[in-house]
Amino acid sequence: MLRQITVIGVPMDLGADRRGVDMGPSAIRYANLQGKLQQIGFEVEDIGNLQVPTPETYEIGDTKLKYLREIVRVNEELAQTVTSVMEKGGFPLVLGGDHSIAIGTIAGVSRLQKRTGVIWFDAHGDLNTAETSPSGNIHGMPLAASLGWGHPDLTNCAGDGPKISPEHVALIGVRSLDEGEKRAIQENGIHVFTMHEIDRMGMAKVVEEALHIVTNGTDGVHLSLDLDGIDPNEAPGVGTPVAGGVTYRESHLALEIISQADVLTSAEFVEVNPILDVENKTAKVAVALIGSVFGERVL
Ligand code: Z70
Ligand code: MN
Ligand code: MN
Ligand code: MN
Repeated sequence: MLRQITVIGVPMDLGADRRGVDMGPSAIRYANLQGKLQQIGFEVEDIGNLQVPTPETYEIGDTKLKYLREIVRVNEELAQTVTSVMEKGGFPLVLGGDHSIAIGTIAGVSRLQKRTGVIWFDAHGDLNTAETSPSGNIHGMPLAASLGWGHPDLTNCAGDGPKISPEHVALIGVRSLDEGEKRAIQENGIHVFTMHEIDRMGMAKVVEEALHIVTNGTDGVHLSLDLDGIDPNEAPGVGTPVAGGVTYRESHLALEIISQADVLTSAEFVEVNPILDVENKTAKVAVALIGSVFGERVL
């Protein structure tokens, strides 16, 4: 893996109803992100936060696609930033912010890497479009948008059309899907490892299969990790907690196996909400997981 990591904060909270997720990047940094990465042996450059408009200063717009225009604008800038980090030989580590920022991260990665595999770690599918979304919140749409499904302003954000293909995507930790998302998964044969598969097969086997899917015919892999994939007992600081999630231990094992495969070219950690958290616990989990992704081992 590249030895130079560039941290990009995106204090985005226009894609979700619960305010507070804009403080995520700050909470993750406060949990000693930089110290952890340096201790593992990486050179770390933190370029700070992108500017994200405050919701109160903008109209919500179409309630089926709340803050569409502002979200697209931030994601265009994020994509440009991610592309330039990779062009300089760095590994982009993006801190959210709500999950709508995956649209920009993936667009930025896919400009340099034509076939990108994606590991989507999440309690949710994030496969909604304006038509299927129950909330109109764009953080429930980024995987769909990256696959080329949904409103053209989202699917053409930072580059026209699909950025990734359904066969190169694996979701892990899923336990809450809307009806339209279930249909999209079935119709397109998307690989989803729900909590049922994790319990049955064990996390090690799930991750090995997921790695096979995302590396088969791709040039690199992006990890998009929503902290709500972890069980809310261990990561309570998220806007949409769903019971019965991945444990601290399972999540570490998963990321250690991914790290050993040495296939990642970018990563993002999203949905940490310090307002809903308990003593920054969720940001600490995020930093511990980031340690595992970048090769931290007990022995
Ligand atoms: C629901 C929706 C979602 C994250 C919640 C929830 C989506 N499927 N994503 N929290 N990270 O509104 O689309
Ligand atoms: Mn998500
Ligand atoms: Mn989620
Ligand atoms: Mn760790």
